[in-house]
Amino acid sequence: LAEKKPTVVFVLGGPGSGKGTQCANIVQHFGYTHLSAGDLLRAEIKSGSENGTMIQNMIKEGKIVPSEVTIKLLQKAMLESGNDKFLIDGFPRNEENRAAFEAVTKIEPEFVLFFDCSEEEMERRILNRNQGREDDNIETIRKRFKVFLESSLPVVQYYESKDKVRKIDAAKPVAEVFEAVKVVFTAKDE
Ligand code: UP5
Ligand code: MG
Repeated sequence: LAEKKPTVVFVLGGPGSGKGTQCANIVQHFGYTHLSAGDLLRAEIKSGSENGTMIQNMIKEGKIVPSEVTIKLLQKAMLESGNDKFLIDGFPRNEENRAAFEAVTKIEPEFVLFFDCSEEEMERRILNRNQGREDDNIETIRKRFKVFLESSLPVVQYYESKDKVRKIDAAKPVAEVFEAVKVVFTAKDE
C-alpha cells in the first residue's frame, strides 16, 4: 500500500506581501501547519549550526539559500509536526528550489496561494515592521524585490501554466485579504 502523501499549499508573494500574517489566520481556521522557510532559516542561524554564517550572509544580501539546506529544514519540520497538511510559506523561491523539492519529496502542491501587492505597499509594510530582522533595511529590501521579480515570479508563472495559482489582492487590509483567502480554502474542501 502506498503511503498517503501530505497535502502541501505553497504560499508565495513578494517580501512584505503578508504571507506570514495570513498563514497565521489559515492555521486557526483550516488546521494546517505553517512552515515559513525564512523562519526556519533564521532559527537555523540562531541554533549556531555550521551553516549559520552562510545562511546569515545570504539573507543579508537577499539571496536564495541553496535548496538542499532549505529542503532539509522543511522535511524535518514536516516530520516533527505530526500533521499531514502544510502551508509552505516563502518557498520555492526559484526554479531550482521548485524542481529540487519535487524531486526529493515527490510532492506536488495542491495549489499555490499568491499574494499580489505593489512594491510601494510592501516596502512601507517592511519598514514599519520593526522586528529587528537584519534584512529589513532599504538596501536589502531593494535586493529582495529584485530577486523576487527575477527568480520567484517565474515560479508563480510556472504554476499558473498548470492552473494551480489562486491569486489574492494582498494590498487590502488584513481582514479583507483573509476573506478572499477563506474563499479559496473553502472551495478546496467542497
Ligand atoms: N501586514 C501584513 N499584511 C498587511 C495588510 N494586509 N495590510 C497592512 N499591513 C499588513 O507582513 C509584513 C508586515 O506587513 C507586517 O508588519 C504585517 O503586520 C504587515 P508579513 O505577514 O510578515 O509578510 P511576509 O510576506 O511574510 O513578509 P516577509 O518579509 O517575511 O517576506 P520575505 O519573503 O521577504 O521573507 P522570508 O522570511 O520568506 O525570507 C527572507 C529571506 O530568507 C529571503 O530574502 C532569502 O534570503 C531567505 N530565504 C531563502 O533563501 N530561501 C527560502 O526558501 C526562504 C527564504
Ligand atoms: Mg514572512
